[in-house]
Amino acid sequence: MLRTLEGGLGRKRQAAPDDKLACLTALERKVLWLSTWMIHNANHLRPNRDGLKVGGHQASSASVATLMTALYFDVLRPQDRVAVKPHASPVFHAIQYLLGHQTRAKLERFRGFGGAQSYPSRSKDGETVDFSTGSVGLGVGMTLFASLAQDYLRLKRLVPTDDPPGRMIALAGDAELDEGNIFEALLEGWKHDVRNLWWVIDYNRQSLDAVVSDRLFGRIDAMFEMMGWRVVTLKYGRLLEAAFARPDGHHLREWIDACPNSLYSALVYKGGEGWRERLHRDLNRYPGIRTILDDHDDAALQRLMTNLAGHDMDSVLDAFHAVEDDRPTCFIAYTIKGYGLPFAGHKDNHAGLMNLDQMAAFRRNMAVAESAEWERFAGLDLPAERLTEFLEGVPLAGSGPRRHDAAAVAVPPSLPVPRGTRQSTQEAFGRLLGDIGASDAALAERIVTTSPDVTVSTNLGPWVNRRGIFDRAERADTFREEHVVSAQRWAMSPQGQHIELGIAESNLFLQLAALGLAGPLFGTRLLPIGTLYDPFIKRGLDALNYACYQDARFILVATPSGITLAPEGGAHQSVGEPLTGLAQPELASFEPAYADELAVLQRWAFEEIQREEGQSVYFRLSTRPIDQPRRTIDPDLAEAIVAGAYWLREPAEGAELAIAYCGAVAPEALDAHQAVAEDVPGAGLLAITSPDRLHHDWRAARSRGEISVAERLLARLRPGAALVTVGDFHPATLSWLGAVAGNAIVPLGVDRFGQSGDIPDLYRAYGIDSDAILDAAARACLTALRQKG
Ligand SMILES: Cc1ncc(C[n+]2csc(CCOP(=O)(O)OP(=O)(O)O)c2C)c(N)n1
Ligand SMILES: [Mg+2]
Repeated sequence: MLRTLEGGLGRKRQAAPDDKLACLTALERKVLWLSTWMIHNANHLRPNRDGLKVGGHQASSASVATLMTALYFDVLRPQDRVAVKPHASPVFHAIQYLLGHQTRAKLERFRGFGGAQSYPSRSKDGETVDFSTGSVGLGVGMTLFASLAQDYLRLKRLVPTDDPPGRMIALAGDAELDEGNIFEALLEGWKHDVRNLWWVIDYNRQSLDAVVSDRLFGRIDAMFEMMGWRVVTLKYGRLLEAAFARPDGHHLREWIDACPNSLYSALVYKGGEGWRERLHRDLNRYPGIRTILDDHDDAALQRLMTNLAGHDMDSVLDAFHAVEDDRPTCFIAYTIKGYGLPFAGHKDNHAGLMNLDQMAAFRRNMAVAESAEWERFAGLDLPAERLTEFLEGVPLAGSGPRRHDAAAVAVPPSLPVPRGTRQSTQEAFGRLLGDIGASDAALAERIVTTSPDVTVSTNLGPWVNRRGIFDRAERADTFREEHVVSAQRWAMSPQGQHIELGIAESNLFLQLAALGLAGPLFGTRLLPIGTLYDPFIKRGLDALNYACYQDARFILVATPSGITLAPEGGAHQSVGEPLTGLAQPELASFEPAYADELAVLQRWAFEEIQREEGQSVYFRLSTRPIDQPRRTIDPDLAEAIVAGAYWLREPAEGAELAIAYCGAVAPEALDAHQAVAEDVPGAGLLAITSPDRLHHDWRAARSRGEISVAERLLARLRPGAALVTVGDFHPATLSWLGAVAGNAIVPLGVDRFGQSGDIPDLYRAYGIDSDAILDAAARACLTALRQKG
């Protein structure tokens, strides 16, 4: 069932010096106590105002206390970065507290407002958290892409390379391996020859609901090995190894090796008596085993039988310190969920909390006096001075800030408008980026693009032709060398500035998250741009949310979009993504119609993603070529484009009607506006570049008691005037505009999808063509009249 510890490493064990081991063992005990107490305090001792369970995971925390103690107090170097499994948040906070990087007040408010967070959070817990976790699997995948980002910077010498690279480390729950994104990431990592990556798996063989299947065993290590990883299995601790070495001891090893996960867990829960009864039954014929049983009282037998290597400090330290190269390494550390707590091993322990009596017993066991619960060294059998001294010497303790302040990248005052009297926003994007790629602007050096196998079809081609594809090794463009004509150069090198990914949108967002944190993580800013088809945002939505939650900064270009991709459409049509853009915190979304708008917005985005209080930016672009306005954009108009809307055709003061459009439906809106002008003179045509920014500003301005952009624009109309909104997206994206100034609104848009056709047919079928707009205008005017009368 396992390979031994040495099996994966081919290196002899070295005992950790006694003093260090004693300190780490004492701190491990303290970490277990503090994490458990923190949760207990939050659930039982703080006033509960709403009757809701507070929760926290005592069992998940106990499972990983040894591994994390070893890492944080001994193994980690300042440049290493860690993603901690979400449910070990209390352990993480306890460790930071002992290191002097977390306050007692925050621990006392664990899971309370402003307190230590339920799940480690970069943005809410601050400095100490390298990667947020919470949605299982994503933090693990994130470390892989962070390692790629580090390679990208180091191979280009964009960061100092005198110090060794940081190791990107995930402390993963074993059930996290059920998440598909893990496998997507593994495959991508293999393709990119990823290095400096450790995944430490807390192999407690339990997930949330139950004990995991035995059949899984043997698959995990094979899978990692297939991807070129080293696998180090930590199964048995020193006590068990010593027992196995006794006469007949190998029978005990064989028995445990063959023991189903569920039975092992149940016996852990039952304790010494349970083990004794079972081992008597199964192994009584071996005199050596009988002696082992006789030599152990119930407590000692429980200690022996639960002595898995993931709880054996010496074994854990050995395993970590034995890895000295940069090969990705997976540590499979056998542990017990709830180790050392009364519900250890119980299959229902995931959300289990110790009750008051159990806590009282645990406190006695830990020798912590009442009112000394938060004391850093209470109940430990080493003097406080010795532990203080030890903690001061921990590599992470005195190291500088974990987050770098990276210098800003200069953005030119304007970007040239892509030429062309008729073009799509997608074409404009390709030209804009191609032009930047051809320039020697500082900006161009820091842009890095990435795409999940849609580089060419999202129009990143011109940029890639200029800047090349990133790879650790130089790889020739074979088609070019063979003189086969192709518009696309595909040579790879460490200088390349495009990271080509396989088709896995979740990987795209994790890669953007990692590149978008290059500044704080590694000290040099990158300006990442990721492209994908708009509908496939949904495929990676949780990873996108994850990237935004960490405040990673990137530009997302989603194209083609909507039903406007028409004949190519059908299942590829996107409907609800603008609502995602509207609702996603830390992401400003835009849907420009014209190339000159995009040039303004693209420039703004490069600044916005670098602003302290800025955010990431999402552009929803289209493949539909449309006639471009002949105009120059003055600063006022540029400001309005960024703010989200401007009058393309000014309404007369007190006008009775306006049509508000967004994105690729501009030609239909223009046609309808022209037609309606005969009946409703002075009707306005509002160009909306960002429903998201308008909406955000509307609410923010209201709360400040100011007049919002949308209110100011709509104030040109007669109060209660008719308003038609239209876009190639769900009508709810703009229907809220009716509430801004009380207009009689008819929101048009798409609320069904899935049919191919050309634009005239589809716009008619889904009700966003000029006739539909005219019809809506008539209805809105009628309503407005009725309300007026
Ligand atoms: C994406 C996602 N789905 C579901 C959950 C709910 N959930 C929280 S923990 C957990 C099981 C975790 O098991 P494991 O990773 O083995 O952690 P441990 O046993 O160490 O608690 C689940 C399903 C989640 N946090 N994220
Ligand atoms: Mg588990």
